Amino acid sequence: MTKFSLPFSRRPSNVVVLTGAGISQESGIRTFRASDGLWEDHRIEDVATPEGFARDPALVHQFYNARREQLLADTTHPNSAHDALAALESLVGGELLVVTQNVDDLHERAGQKSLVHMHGELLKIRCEVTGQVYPAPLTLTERDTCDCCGLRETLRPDIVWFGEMPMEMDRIYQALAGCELFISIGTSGNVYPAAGFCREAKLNGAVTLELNLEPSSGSTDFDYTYYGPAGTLVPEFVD
Ligand code: BV8
Repeated sequence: MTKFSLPFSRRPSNVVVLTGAGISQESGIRTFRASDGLWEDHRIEDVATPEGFARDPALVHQFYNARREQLLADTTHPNSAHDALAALESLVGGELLVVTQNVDDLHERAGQKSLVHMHGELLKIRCEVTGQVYPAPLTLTERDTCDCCGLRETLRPDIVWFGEMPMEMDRIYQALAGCELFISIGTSGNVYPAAGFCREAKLNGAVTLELNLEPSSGSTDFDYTYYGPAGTLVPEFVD
């Protein structure tokens, strides 16, 4: 961490790290808002809202089935940024909590233990009747029947769509209230409430650091900013 000349004379004790699609980009997972991004092929309203799912479930299942297939491909692995973040967990003095907006499982595969998927998980599905969560099949369709209620068209991706409440918000705000260092990695800072976490941490006295390929929408909120590929920057930060 010394390379980034942060104002700590010792290892910070409590750290919160927010990650976005950029940390998985070097693993071959598409981001959302780049020129070749996921939103280039689909309107957000059609594939990432409850209204879009109600209107055309087959399209939404197709969108998530394609992403699930890519995530489970033999060629998709955690990259050095995921690995460095997992290693950082045992280096900080107190708790390191990774709050990811990503729905892939690359943090888990890299060994991250203290982790919150605030926008849900691609490898899980949920019954809309009972809320029961199951491991996702490779492909889910509206014809699949749910084990818990035996009905069709009740299963959906266990994903937080626009207009839906992100997961574990109490735990996240509690961690932001007590952290000494807040790091944002690989997010464009366009989606709330995640885009407000830097200010929240700063209000509570944390030092804030942005590691990204380019300035995010909230880059001026940060005390320190470094730009470059996460696969290079994050291992340098952890060393
Ligand atoms: C909520 C689903 C409240 C998962 C996603 C009107 C009505 C309702 C809500 C709103 C509204 N107006 C505004 C809102 C709030 C809304 C919002 O923020 N809208 C935006 C568009 C303005 N937010 C919500 O709706 C949230 N819920 O507010 O609930 C509430 C309160 C009470 C009761 C009920 C509700 C829910 C937000 C979650 C939406 N779901 N996706 C999926 O399909 O994956 S969001 C989607 O964007 C993904 O989750 C993604 O993670 C997230 C953020 O994108 P990024 O990760 O930042 O990705 P992006 O491509 O944008 O950027 C990548 C960055 O990486 C870039 O900066 C790039 O430079 C960098 N990069 C690229 N390569 C690299 C790199 N960096 C380093 N190294 C590299 N190699």
